[in-house]
Amino acid sequence: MGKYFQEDIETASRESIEQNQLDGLKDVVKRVYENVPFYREKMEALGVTPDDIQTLKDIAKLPFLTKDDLRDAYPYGLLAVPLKECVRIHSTSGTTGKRVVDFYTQKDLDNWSNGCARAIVAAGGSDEDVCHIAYGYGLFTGGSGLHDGSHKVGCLTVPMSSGNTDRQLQFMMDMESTILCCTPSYAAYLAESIHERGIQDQIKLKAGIFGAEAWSEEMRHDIQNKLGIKAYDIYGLTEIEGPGVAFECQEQDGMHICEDVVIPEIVDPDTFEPLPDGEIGELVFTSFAKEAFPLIRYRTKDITYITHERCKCGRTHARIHRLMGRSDDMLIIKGVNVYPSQVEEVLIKHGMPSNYQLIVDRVNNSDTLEVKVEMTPEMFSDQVGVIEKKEKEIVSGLKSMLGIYAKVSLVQPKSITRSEGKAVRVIDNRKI
Ligand code: DLL
Repeated sequence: MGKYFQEDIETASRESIEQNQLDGLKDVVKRVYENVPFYREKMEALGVTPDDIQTLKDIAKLPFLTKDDLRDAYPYGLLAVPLKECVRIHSTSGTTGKRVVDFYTQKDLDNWSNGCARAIVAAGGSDEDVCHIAYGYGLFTGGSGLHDGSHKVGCLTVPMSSGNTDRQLQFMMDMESTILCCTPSYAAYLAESIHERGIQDQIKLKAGIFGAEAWSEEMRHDIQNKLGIKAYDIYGLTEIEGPGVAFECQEQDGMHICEDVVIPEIVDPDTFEPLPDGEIGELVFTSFAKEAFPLIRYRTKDITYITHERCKCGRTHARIHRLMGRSDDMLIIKGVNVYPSQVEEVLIKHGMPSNYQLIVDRVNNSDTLEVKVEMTPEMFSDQVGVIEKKEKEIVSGLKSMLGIYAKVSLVQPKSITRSEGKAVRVIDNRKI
């Protein structure tokens, strides 16, 4: 296996990438206009027809799509092909509302697994590797996506799914797994568990492909050091296909977007005006190659910036910076914008393990923030005075990062409930 999974596509010239995107855009707009009344009505309301799409910039004439639109159209309202052409569905967890379902034809599955295969190869994977997949299988896209990608690369695929840490570690040792795919929070937990059991020398991992939730550069270093691996970021969302929409290469300097199947845009989250390279805004995707469930200008709510600068790895697809949070993840506490990732940065700088939770409340009409963070087993046996000192240091670190006071409580190791999928970082009691 070479450096790329699909070199001709991954290193295509900008002109050919954009020509393919323009052809794809014209095609998808025509398809949805003709086949999906929902899109046709939205376009008619703006007075736009497929003939108005002549250049890539014309994308700005098209209406945006939001998660609410997808929920309103649930389950079949946005389907662009007859149901009999669909071979699979996946779905979001629906923790913040009605579920959103994505549909795939066989070709859609094939494109999706190409993205995941590219991510595995970009992380140094080949048919020599044993790929341990500890993302959840089922409706969640993490397990199936990396699973199909791993098959394509020819790795020995270990379909663990999430949970049951003892069994995960046993297989990791027995099969001599070399690539670990799971959420970063679970990777951090596995790293702790490996150290607790003193089995570091029996773990043969060399790389990890971690995504599905926000994580910081500090957390990356922490996981890399504890597991002795290179940890790669992977991004995606159910609505577009799942993991592999964008992924990091060996440079670990932003995630290459699969521009042969999607058109990315960054827009100002308030005015929705398109933003240039380097400016932070909301990521918007048009999944023009999708047959069953193409989305036009889908607002992800994910915050990042984009660059088209050539990457040292030779890939020419544009890159997005590590995600900076979601516009709907942002907490407003005492009028100040707070992202959980900022808190994580401070905690890791102070040598704290990465299992933490933010508890937000309103007491006497004033917002309060408590940060609960687990101690390491060594800290737990420290004197009370030492723990109090640590708490005070973190309070002052948070004050200078966020500009507000947060109560800090160091709690017993393993006392914060761990979810098998994405970590639950925020409990906002103000909404109840
Ligand atoms: O989380 C797909 C996925 C699975 C991606 C495995 C990577 C690995 P959803 O459950 O639909 O799909 O959640 C999508 O998760 O809009 C982001 O807010 C967040 N997210 C995904 N990857 C990352 C990442 C999967 N690398 C939502 N960094 C997205 C930060 C991420 N946030």
